[in-house]
Amino acid sequence: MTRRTTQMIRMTLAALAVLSPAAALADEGLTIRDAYVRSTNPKTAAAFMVVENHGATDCRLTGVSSDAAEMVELHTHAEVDGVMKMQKVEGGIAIPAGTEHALARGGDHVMLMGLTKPLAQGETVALTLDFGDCGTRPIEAALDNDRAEEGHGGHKGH
Ligand SMILES: [Cu+2]
Repeated sequence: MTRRTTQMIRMTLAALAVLSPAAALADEGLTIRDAYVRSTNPKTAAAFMVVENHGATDCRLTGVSSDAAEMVELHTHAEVDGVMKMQKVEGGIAIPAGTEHALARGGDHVMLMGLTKPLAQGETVALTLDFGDCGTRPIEAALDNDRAEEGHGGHKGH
């Protein structure tokens, strides 16, 4: 075998080694729990959940897709001139290895805009969470408008 051929085989193996861990990673580390949806009008809804990263790789929630709405965005709340406002999250939400991140009312959430049909209490919405290099996670979240807000001393809000 010529030296050049050997080198080409090495390069091919290296390329394969780069490709395959992504597929392996996609199934480990990330767990989504306590997912639910709130919808207080027929056109929009917000989804909340806790994302746990038990893996050794830092992950980032970069986007969410769903057939239930025309547009799905990652939102957060930020204080602007003393008023809490929703705004789009640019660049995704970091979930470092060994941590968990709560998407919760008054904070980060998945915003569903332009619902294809109004949601009824208990109805489930299928969402696909995109964690970039960490893979995607399909989840189902049920509409639960009666769910009490966690933390924050119980003040009401979206
Ligand atoms: Cu929002």
